[in-house]
Amino acid sequence: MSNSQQPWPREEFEARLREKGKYYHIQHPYHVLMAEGKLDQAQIRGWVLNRFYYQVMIPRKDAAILANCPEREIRREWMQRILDHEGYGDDPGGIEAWIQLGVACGLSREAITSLEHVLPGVRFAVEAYFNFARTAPWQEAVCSSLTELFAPTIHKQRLAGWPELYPWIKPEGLTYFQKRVSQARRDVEHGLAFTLDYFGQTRNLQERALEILQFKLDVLWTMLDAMHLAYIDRKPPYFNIQ
Ligand code: AHQ
Repeated sequence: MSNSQQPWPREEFEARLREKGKYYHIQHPYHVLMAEGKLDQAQIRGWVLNRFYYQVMIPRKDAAILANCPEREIRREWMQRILDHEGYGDDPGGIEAWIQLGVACGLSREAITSLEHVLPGVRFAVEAYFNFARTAPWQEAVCSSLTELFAPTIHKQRLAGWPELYPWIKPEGLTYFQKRVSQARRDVEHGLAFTLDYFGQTRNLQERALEILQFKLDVLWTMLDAMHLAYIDRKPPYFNIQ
């Protein structure tokens, strides 16, 4: 019975969380093809259109965490994430920056914001994450954001590769990735410290944190599975129905 076991030392717990990075969606075939410059314009646009649903749901996910969290100090930290995405004052925010990415890829604002191109599999994965954040204990929802431990690498990979690999994308579209490199780092500093403290109390809680991180890795991987089937295998939902 794992609850009779001692918790792992803090460094080992952190190492086990970071080890989950091998399942991060940077390894997904869709992202590998993207990083190799092998996606065509429709496959890049499809990714931008579908990921927009993830982006607009992030601040609503974070608002659900705020609503569930009774600790003011945590809420004061967590509010920043909502502002980062929704924008505030003269900062238009990350959601607007993602729309600019879509426009830089030749998409209309309407095509992006209408959400009419979002694949069922992407919608279900994103909503699984949103509903988790609304219904799980707020501490678990905090832990689930820790896939961002691995996010700076993927943003930097896009910033380094896209100008050469996808010269048809206007460079101003990359602003979103630029902003996320530092925002993800700051998010993770807070989220990781909290997770190591709260879930580090018992071995059961530590194992639960790993389970939660795997759930979120599954969300990100599944979104790309749906996109791979639709845009690379060219088998979108009901492709075979006359
Ligand atoms: O742009 C991303 C973002 O704002 C967030 C918030 C965070 C969360 O709260 O779950 N996760 C996340 C991620 C963003 N971009 C993804 C990408 O590949 O561009 C990575 C993703 C994540 O790692 O969870």
